Amino acid sequence: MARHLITSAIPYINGIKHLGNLVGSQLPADLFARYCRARDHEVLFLCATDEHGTPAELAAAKAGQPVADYCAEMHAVQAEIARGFRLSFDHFGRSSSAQNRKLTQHFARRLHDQGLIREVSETQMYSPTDGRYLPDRYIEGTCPNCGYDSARGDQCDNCTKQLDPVDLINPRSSVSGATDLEMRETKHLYLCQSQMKDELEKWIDSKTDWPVLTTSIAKKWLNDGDGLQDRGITRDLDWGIPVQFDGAPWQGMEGKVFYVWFDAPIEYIACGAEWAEATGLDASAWERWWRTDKGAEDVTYTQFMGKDNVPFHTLSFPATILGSREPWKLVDYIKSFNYLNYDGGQFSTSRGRGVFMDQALEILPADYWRWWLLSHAPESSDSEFTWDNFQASVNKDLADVLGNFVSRVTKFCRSKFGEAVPQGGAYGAQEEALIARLTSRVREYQDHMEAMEVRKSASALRAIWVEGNEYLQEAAPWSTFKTDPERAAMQTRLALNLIRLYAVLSSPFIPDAAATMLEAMQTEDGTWPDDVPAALACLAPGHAFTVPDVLFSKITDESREDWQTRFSGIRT
Ligand code: B3M
Ligand code: ZN
Repeated sequence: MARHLITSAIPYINGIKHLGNLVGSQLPADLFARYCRARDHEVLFLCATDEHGTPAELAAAKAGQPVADYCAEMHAVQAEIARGFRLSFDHFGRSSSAQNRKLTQHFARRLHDQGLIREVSETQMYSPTDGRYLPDRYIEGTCPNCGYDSARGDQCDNCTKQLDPVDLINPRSSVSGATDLEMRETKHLYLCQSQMKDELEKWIDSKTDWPVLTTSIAKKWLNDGDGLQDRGITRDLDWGIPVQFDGAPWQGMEGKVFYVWFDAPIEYIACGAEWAEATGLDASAWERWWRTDKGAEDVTYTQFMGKDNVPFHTLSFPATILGSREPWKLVDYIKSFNYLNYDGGQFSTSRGRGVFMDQALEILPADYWRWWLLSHAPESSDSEFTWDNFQASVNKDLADVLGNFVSRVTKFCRSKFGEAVPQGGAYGAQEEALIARLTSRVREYQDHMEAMEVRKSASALRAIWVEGNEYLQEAAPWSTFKTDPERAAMQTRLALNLIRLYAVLSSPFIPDAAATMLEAMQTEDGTWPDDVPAALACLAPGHAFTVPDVLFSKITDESREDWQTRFSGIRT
């Protein structure tokens, strides 16, 4: 039994995420976690809310709430939506947890002890109009790298370059728009990433199996001259993890907190500690996932994220881990995603454009979204959500192919043989051929799932569903029944068993429908079909079943038009 540690990028606390965010990290991570569990691997699947930094501060101020209250509320909201989408986290933590505070301060001290932190006296932008130092995200200006005019002080959304606010051309306060920014002297801690360039490069070069998207971004920032500059890891903010803690190896850092991108990835580890505490386990329970000296040497660790998060996960966070010179588990595989666009433009949280996770669940159950998003995941390039495409996929794949199969088979059996699996005779050539095709298709599906090729996995699964329909069409038990009821019974027995097989194979994609199918087949046997003939003998003659309600309703043109209009504008 293999052991899989799986993390999804942790979503910012401010606001509800859109479907583009969902398909870029949490959803494919969930797909993989569910698949690994279905294959009987031991899985720890972690996610959390990213609660520190200026986004949280800004959003709380806008909501007129103390930032701690705001975060607590929004965490509960995000957790509820995650449950709605059936995201099967073993724990959904919070980067503001006591565990993360302790670990983040621990890493900072370790890095200092290894000579990887230096104090830098620097001038920083102060806004007299706003009466405060302006942290990176509160400053906007023109990107020195690509010329984009709304780059933020921490990163350019256009070219993904990590920035320092002082790099921006024509900086302005995003709080007030003030341009009368002045430089004032203050002291900050820097992580000496540049000292680790060779080590990081060697590590990245050893990852020959990583997606090109991941390694190309990593190499770009590693080798782009200033790609691996030392980076400030402290900020002048109230909300965050204090830099001046008991036993800190520095002085005079009161009023400063760690930079959100320093503590956010550490939350992956802290989330393990939160999970152990929440489950009543002791420290060894999470350390066996995270410490290679305490049992994690046989763990495979996979991270899922959108491409904009890749630099932090391939350079900054590994610098923290490696630089600590402690035996923490390093990531083994980084699966990254391009962007999902929305109906001719971009999804945008700040502009409220597109479908947000809460809205999606208001109009349709999770499985519809899961299927469309995963089968159109932006892997090799950006992809686009359109309502036409969504309607077509749902109606064809889910309703016509899978749903219809389940409905036809169960109803036919009920009408001719009653609500129990009929006996019938032995398989004929048609069945043997089907089994051979299914065997190779299941293998293909497994291979894609193991490689985390999300779209290819979806196509392989769809092909498995199609096999059932085509078999039913050819075998036509409703006609066979008239001349050879024994044979029709055998065909029906096989088809009913296919429903269970489909439930098991489909459960990582569409867990609710899969559960409904298993329930209708009145079995809890979710054994993976390693051996297709054995899997198709699982429900023995005489085994009772029920006809389920319609698995998937078709999306009407009227609904489609309705939703298209409803979501064409700006979320208010
Ligand atoms: N919160 C950005 C995002 O939600 C950031 C990810 C952190 S992963 C440690 O895309
Ligand atoms: Zn740029």
